[in-house]
Amino acid sequence: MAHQLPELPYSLDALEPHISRNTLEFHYGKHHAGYVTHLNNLVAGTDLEAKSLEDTVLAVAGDATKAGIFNNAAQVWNHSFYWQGMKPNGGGQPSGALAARIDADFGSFDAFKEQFKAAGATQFGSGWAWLVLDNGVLKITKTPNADLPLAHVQKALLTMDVWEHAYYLDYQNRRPDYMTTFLDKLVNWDFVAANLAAA
Ligand code: MN3
Repeated sequence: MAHQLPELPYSLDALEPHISRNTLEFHYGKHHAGYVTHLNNLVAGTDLEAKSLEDTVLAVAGDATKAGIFNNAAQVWNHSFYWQGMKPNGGGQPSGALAARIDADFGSFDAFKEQFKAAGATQFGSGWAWLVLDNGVLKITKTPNADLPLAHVQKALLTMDVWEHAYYLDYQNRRPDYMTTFLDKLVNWDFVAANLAAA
């Protein structure tokens, strides 16, 4: 069955004023949708056609001859995950087991925030900042372009898209302002906690 563009978990204007309807119309409606269309075109008629999205990513990761399939499949996964990691009236601080793990593995929530923003700020060009579970330890990573934790035997807990298309309409070149807003106003910590609990 062909890959589908998942529904956004909120309306296109739900993240305003932090992320505008205009941004989501392009980012979800054009970019994310485009990756789905390209992926379906690339796998049509091949032995990848029947595979799940994650199995497709794993089947072609590291194969330079299938980079187009990897990039589009990974970008479909990354964006579906990114949308879920935000919500209206998000941000603030995590609680419970997740908060305890963040304190244990980063020292404090403030230290986590600094490291997460530093990962996004130092990702040169397009890519993603991540909170991952790596061998039982919380870590912050960054990946270029479409690359993702699944290809590195890590479990993703949260991601922040730092491709310019994620913020340019609302923040222009001010990536640090977008990142601060993402953490303070948008993160869905319930989603992150659920990912950790399921790991
Ligand atoms: Mn994007």
